[in-house]
Amino acid sequence: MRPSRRVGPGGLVVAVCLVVGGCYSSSGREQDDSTDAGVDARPDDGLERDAAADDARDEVADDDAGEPEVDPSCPDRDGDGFRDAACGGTDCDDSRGDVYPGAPEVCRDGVDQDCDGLVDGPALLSDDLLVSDAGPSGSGVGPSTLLWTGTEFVVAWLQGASGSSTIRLARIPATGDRVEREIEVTERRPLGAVSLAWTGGEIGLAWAEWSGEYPEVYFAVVGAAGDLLAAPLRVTDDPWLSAEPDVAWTGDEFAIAWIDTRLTESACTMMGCSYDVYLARFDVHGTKLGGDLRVSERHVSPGGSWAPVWVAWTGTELGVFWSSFARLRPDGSALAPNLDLGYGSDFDVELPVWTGTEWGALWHNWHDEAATPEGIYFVRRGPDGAERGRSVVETTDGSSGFSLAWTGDGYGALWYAREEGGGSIRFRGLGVEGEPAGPRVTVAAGISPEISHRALVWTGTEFGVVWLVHDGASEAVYFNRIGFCD
Ligand SMILES: [Ca+2]
Ligand SMILES: [Ca+2]
Ligand SMILES: [Ca+2]
Ligand SMILES: [Ca+2]
Repeated sequence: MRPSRRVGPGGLVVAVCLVVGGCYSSSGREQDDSTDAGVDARPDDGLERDAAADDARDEVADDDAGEPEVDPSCPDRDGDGFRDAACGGTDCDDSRGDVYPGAPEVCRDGVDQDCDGLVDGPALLSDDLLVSDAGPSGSGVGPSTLLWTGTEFVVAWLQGASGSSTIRLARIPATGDRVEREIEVTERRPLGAVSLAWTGGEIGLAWAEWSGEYPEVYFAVVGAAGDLLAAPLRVTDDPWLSAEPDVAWTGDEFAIAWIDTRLTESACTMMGCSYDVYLARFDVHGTKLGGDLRVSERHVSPGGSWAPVWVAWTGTELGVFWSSFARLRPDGSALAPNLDLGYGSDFDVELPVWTGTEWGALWHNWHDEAATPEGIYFVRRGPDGAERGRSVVETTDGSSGFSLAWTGDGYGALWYAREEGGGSIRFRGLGVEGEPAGPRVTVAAGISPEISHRALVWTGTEFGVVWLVHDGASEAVYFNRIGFCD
């Protein structure tokens, strides 16, 4: 072999030759750019042995161009065809043959198989599944709600012309690739989102439905196969408005919280709304246990419209969230006075999940721009409701719906962000204190997608998500899964 000296762009280059290899330089360039003799110690053995594989000069000068290249100082120890990243290769782990650029990513194993720098980053797992093609725009497809039963997903939505829509349920297997069965639950006139709770064997459904001049709250229990186990029960029977029910399962009973104007005699028109938060209990057969219980200690007046109310079970007590927080015993009696969540507006409502030790919640700051930027916020609260910290998930100038799920070691957050020409539904993983974990995933974009507050569920290994699309001409419900497989 013939060592050479030449002056490159960086000045004098010192060349070194090794007996077993080729020539190397501090510039990392091949030393002989006119003949291969000085570069390849063993021409035509199928391997090149120059200093910088695939440098531009090499391609011109080397008559072995295109053959695999080996740099003895930068080996491919695991034989996966990629050299060690430590010396300029692209193999991020040269001790594992299953780790290399483009390798199949194994979900949630703590290893970055494909060397993209994301250790199990979030990603949509398949093509969107069309759950229901509802037909022409304005046909009244309502917000869709998602439930995980332990073995499959259940989607609930409203379908049909506004004022005469019906509640539909669809079962989707864990694989998420088809709709197993679609069921019509009621033929009456529901209003708003359907709330779902899983007992381990049955699904409890709560919804509001027009009954004369005002909506009333209804409840039904559906078997795992989707069959209605009893006729829907009218929960409320008072002369004024009852709406926006949310249902939770305690292990023994269902608890349903809703808003009610029986005390304020408010019609909740565009002129304003004043109401109270109520709760009622039901057994697994859908039989009402006791009467309606007033939860709020003062009337709630969010302004021109009502705000949602949420109920969740901690394992020992019920938590009810509106602009205040209530801790209730399993029988619905108060454990503590209502705690005002401190927003100064009854329109501000946090969507909570219980982690086993504390509450995590999402909040959309849409009006308090002087204090904080508009956007989606994550809020931590202790069992007593006291705030433990908050963080911004994303600043955005609009959100119609957001959803939160607990995984056991963090959260998934889903929200709508307004954008030029429409908007998008975005997902992000959060750590136990709400800190971002991994990049954002765009679930749907550019088609005015819509999500409900119960659109995201955790299965134990991945998330399921449902959303509604208005494309200007038609409305449809879609489903997909998000896994940590990027
Ligand atoms: Ca390798
Ligand atoms: Ca490797
Ligand atoms: Ca992995
Ligand atoms: Ca990766």
